Amino acid sequence: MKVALISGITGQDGSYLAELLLEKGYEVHGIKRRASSLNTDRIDHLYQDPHHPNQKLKLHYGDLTDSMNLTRIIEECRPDEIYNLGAMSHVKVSFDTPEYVGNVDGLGTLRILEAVRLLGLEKKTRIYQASTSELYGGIPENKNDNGFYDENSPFYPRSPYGVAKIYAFWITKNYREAYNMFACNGILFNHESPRRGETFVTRKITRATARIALGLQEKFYLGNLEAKRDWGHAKDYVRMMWMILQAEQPEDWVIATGKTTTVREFVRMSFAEVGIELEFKGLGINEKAYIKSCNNLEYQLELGKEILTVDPKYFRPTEVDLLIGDPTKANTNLGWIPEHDLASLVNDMMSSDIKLMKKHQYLKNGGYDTINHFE
Ligand code: NAP
Ligand code: G4F
Repeated sequence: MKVALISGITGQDGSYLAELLLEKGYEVHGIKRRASSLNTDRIDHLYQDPHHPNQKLKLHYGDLTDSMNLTRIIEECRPDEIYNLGAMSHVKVSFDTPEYVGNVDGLGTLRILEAVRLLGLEKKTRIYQASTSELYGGIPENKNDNGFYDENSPFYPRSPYGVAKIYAFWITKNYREAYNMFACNGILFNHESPRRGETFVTRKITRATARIALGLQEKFYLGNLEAKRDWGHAKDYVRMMWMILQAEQPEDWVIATGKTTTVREFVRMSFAEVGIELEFKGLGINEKAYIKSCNNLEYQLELGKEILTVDPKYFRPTEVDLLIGDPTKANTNLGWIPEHDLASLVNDMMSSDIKLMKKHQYLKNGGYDTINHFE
């Protein structure tokens, strides 16, 4: 039986990847941080009875800032594959905690690579590093002739997060070349899901849309509505992480959809999912969105009601204006074909958040929390 170790197993990608690997028959080990409150919501359904002899998911307390702890965990489980997904992954927050991000997102990767080497596992253990489209920084002239970022495009990170991740990218590549390790970077463009953290823009939008539609919230605030992102579904992207480690040669891969969309359009699409049409008026920090029409009898809101305002507090000191990736190498060489497009992503996130907010509404009104009430 193959053994995998996932750092960041409690995050969006870690939880989907753990599911995928368990389905494939792996024994899965995950590193979770000790927190004062429970942080395993996304994987609880995979980990119901830790004492069961057939429990194939095993959790270890750990942290990417602690070399000895990482070395001990790797020595204990001697993994065939390590997926290094652990990171402080919020770009805006990285401007507030730059040193910490350098330590976790940059040096954390080195600690894993070095532990594998020191334990003499460099021939056995394949390593996936969660690299990012933030490395490109959205510099227009660095796109290829077809207008995309690909594996050969130059990097120009625009945040402490991007700078930390560029160290992780290069140290992964360096260990591959210096020590012949099967260590790969997946340069993943934005990917989202119903499990996306609540402060990333897509989830912030789908949660707020659901709450506004249900009358639980009046309006919400966003930063740069002009920013454009290449958004895919996390389930498609974790499948590709696994494929990268099954490839014949260790290489770096771009994973993207090849389409880019503004934040404003994502807002429009989310409201359209519940039959609400919006009208945007004003420019820059004065832009607002209003209810134009409601075509769903369940979600009737006052026409002309203001539901979105720009708040500059969400602007970044340096912004990545536009990201769009070229996944041709992954499509051609590994046969990676995503199952979701942006419309099905928005549909998945909205139906999940409507269900969640209906549950909140029900509980707020004194209902009991019966597990399958809203399934
Ligand atoms: P996420 O939901 O924010 O999950 C991050 C995970 O890292 C969580 O399990 C978190 O633990 C853990 N973590 C944070 N600090 C840690 C530390 N010091 N030591 C050990 N673990 C730590 O992120 P994601 O969206 O799943 O992304 C997974 C990886 O892919 C990240 O490295 C991210 O930077 C990268 N990436 C993401 C995208 C994207 O669009 N999602 C695109 C490109 C690259 P807690 O649960 O305790 O916070
Ligand atoms: O959802 P975001 O916070 O994601 P961002 O910055 O693109 O980073 C995500 O994707 C990266 C891959 O490219 C990952 F490496 C990284 O770990 C993370 O998963 O913001 C997307 C865009 C930005 O341009 C931001 O300025 O949305 C804009 N935005 C506008 N209003 C907002 C908001 N972002 C957030 N988080 N909150 C807002 O209110």
